Amino acid sequence: MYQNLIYEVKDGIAYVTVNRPKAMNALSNEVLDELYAAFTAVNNDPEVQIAILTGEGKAFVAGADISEMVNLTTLEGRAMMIKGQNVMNLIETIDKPVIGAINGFALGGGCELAMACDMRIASEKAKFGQPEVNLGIIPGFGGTQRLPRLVGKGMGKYLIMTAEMIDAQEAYRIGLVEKVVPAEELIGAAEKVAKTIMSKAPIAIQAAKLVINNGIGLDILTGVAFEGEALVAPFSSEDRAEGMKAFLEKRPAKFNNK
Ligand code: CO8
Repeated sequence: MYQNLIYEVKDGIAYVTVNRPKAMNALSNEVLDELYAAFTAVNNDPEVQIAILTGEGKAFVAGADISEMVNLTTLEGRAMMIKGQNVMNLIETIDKPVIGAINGFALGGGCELAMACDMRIASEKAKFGQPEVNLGIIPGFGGTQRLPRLVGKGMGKYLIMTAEMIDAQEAYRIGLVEKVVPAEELIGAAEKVAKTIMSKAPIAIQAAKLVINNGIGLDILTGVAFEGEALVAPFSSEDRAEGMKAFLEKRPAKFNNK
């Protein structure tokens, strides 16, 4: 079904692998369409609880497809920008967690794709950067907004204005990724985190994602009030009863994972 992705579901985890290694997994319009379809499937499939997004070969994703962008008119470029933003926004806002397993180059639109994930685990071979200013443009798939929110305004400006490429350890140091692991352990490490999250009450995980995403731009008191209202549904759930009972009975909780 997909020309540029591998999409597999196993034991509740959807594995989405960008598979266009000859072009460093660059995001053409077709790749963007397929990513949109894949994450819509992640959202709609009741068998899927969480997704792991990675890339095949040397790159996670080396950006938007420059050979495709070079000939676009301004309006066509705008359409591609909207398409890319829709993909990133979809990944960020679907109910289910998405873990970025960053295997190699995550540049431009690739760094933006990584930042749209709920969290990032990097191979020690991964490299990050926003090289758009080298091409006479600025990030257009959310980078000017998501990067400063993750690493701070000064570091965000530094990376976007210098186009400097940083390695995984530096990305970890500045808070762009949450873990760095040896290359051969990358998918196993992502699966371990996925399984930990899957062992929790799904209603609590959904509420946490929603509140963190939507609360971060609010003033503190409005954000805290929003958190309180979002707690009401988990607090009324069977999973709350089970989680608290299990704690008191000194046994692992068995949540309703569907
Ligand atoms: N687009 C198209 N093709 C690419 C891209 C890309 N982003 N990146 C690599 N490729 C291709 C190369 O052209 C090359 O093709 P070929 O074999 O046909 O010559 C092949 O992939 C292998 O690449 P290299 O030979 O360059 O491999 P290296 O190992 O020497 O270097 C790098 C790897 C460092 C990843 C290098 O390829 C590179 O710098 N790539 C470009 C990175 C970049 O500038 N990315 C940002 C793109 S702009 C962007 O993402 C903006 C998003 C918002 C746009 C919104 C408006 C539409």
